[in-house]
Amino acid sequence: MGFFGSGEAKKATAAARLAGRLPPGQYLTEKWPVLTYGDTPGIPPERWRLKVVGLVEKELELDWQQFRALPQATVTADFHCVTGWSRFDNAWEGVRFVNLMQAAGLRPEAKYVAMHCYGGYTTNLPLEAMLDPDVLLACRHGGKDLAPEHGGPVRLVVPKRYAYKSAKWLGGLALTAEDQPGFWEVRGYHNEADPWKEERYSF
Ligand SMILES: Nc1nc2c(c(=O)[nH]1)N[C@H]1C(S)=C(S)[C@@H](COP(=O)(O)O)O[C@H]1N2
Ligand SMILES: [Mo]
Repeated sequence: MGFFGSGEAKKATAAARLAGRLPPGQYLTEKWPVLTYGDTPGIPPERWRLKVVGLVEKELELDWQQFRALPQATVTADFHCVTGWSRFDNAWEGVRFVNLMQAAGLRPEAKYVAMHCYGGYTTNLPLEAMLDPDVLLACRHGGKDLAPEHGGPVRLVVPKRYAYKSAKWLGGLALTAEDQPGFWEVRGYHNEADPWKEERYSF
């Protein structure tokens, strides 16, 4: 048996909980499970585009070169899936959402962000949550290019929310005045998704 489910994993989970680092109801894994609804859309970097639309001064459409030319940042963060697993110390590299918004220019009416993915997945957050400097459009993980099944070329990472907010194969960001609940949010997952408040379901 591997680390996952072993006595060692249980000890590590208990220690992390004691250290106050594991949100309630979560357990620790060292592996990195793939959690996707449906198939992995194969998006080679040369075909990938990122659109920023809606309540911005200047709508953007970036290709891979333009994205990589933006200031790059590193965020090391824990990752919590609503199904129960948490993975600590993920070293992400990419572009901070807040820096991308500096390029687009936010309009004062913008209050929410709708995330659109290749493959059709969507999710949503208040703009305020997205402007946290730890929110990253990540293209690398653990010193390597992000694997296709984990959202490569580019995924969103929102460390302070359950991972269903961390949209893989990100292709579009829409700045809106009204909230637009995403794929899981309309199917009963919590709209806010704070793991420390155990906001798993909306019912
Ligand atoms: N496009 C897309 N993004 C997605 C998902 C998905 O199904 N499609 N699943 C979400 C969920 S529920 C989780 S837990 C994380 C899982 O990321 P991972 O597969 O890299 O572990 O991706 C999130 N982002
Ligand atoms: Mo998840």
